[in-house]
Amino acid sequence: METALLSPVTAAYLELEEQYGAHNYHPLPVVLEKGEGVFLWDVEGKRYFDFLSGYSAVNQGHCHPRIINSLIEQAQKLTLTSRAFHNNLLGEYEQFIANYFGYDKVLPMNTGVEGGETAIKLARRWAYAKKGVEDNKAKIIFAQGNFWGRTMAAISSSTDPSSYHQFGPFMPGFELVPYNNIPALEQALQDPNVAAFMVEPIQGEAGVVIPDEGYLTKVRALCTQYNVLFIADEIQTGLARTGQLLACDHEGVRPDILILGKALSGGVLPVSAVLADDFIMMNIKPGEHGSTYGGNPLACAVAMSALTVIKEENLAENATAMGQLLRDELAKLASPYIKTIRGKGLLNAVVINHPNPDAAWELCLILKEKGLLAKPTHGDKIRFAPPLVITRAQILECVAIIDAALKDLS
Ligand code: IF1
Repeated sequence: METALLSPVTAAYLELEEQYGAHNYHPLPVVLEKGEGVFLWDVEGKRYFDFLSGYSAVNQGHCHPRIINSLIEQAQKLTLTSRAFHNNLLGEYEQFIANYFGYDKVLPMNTGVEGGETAIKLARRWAYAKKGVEDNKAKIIFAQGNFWGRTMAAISSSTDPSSYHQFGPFMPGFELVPYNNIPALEQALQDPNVAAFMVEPIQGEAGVVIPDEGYLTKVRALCTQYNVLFIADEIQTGLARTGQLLACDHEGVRPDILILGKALSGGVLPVSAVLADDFIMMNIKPGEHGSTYGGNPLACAVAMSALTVIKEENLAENATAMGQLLRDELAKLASPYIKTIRGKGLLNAVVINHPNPDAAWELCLILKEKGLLAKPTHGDKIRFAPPLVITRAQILECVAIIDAALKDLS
């Protein structure tokens, strides 16, 4: 068994999860107990650079003091009222985030996937109420390789069998087009029942797949031309990760519906948000959508701090500079085991080139031994996405670790 090589302390934690937790994950064998900025510490006191950042939820760095202070202060006052009553922070937060991103209104939810569900409900409702689509005929178009979560709707649009296999029957009214393919999208948009095209500006789960320059601009133009809503899933790409506040900002395009999550709380709580203008948002009436925790005052306080940190600490600018440095320095290693280095800002992936199909996993185990945590996906890809507060000296130290690990890979 894998735990045989681990220390007894770590092995005991793993065995507990193995026995009492569902086996729906295959984590790296490291048990973390503390985080600060770009660093994590395991239960044995070993320190690591975090190159995953909770899948980009921890853009502001672990346990950012300003965000944690907001959490503590608000937690001692009021945490949840439900939306049956008003709370004194909701309106302030709604104004703050609407102005921050330049939309009329926000609909607050909790997890990212709930944001996606909400966006789709808004789009379907708009199609019936405003576009004149016949009831129950609305279609949503997605891109192949999309990932937006684990609910029945999310897996109904998935092209990854590990997401959808043996979970059917699936949600009707969803269609797929190839990602980064404008003619295929234009073809799909001919159908007058199409309500929306929902897309990630860079596909995260698919392995940091960056579309051609101009793709988002053309998506925007086509959606306008065919009276279809452009929904941008910026749950992973947003909030400075790619070097702009939103990945859509690289092309200066404004989606009709913007979905945010993950770093909206700096990794502190599940907080998501759907932003849109009134012509979309005002079609949903009281009692037609919501959640127990959405818009709770603790989330409002934390999200305002998390968004403030992004601007005050110039995290987008740092992501641009540090991302460029990381890719340049990795390229200089000229390792035969690295096939591709790609990314934008600090959302990066390397594709491993090695005869051993488990080489990416092996490399991550070596990286862990050397003090850097990263996770492979789809067998041969490793995401390098540290918190956006990382410094130049730390990037260089991490590249030295990666260099040494590549040299140890046999
Ligand atoms: C898991 C990957 C990342 C997302 C986008 C919505 C959601 C996600 C673009 C849903 C979530 C996650 C969830 C996590 C693994 C993960 C992931 F490995 F699948 F590829 F981030 F890159 N839209 N992404 O990336 O947000 O409901 O989870 O809050 O284990 O499922 P959520």
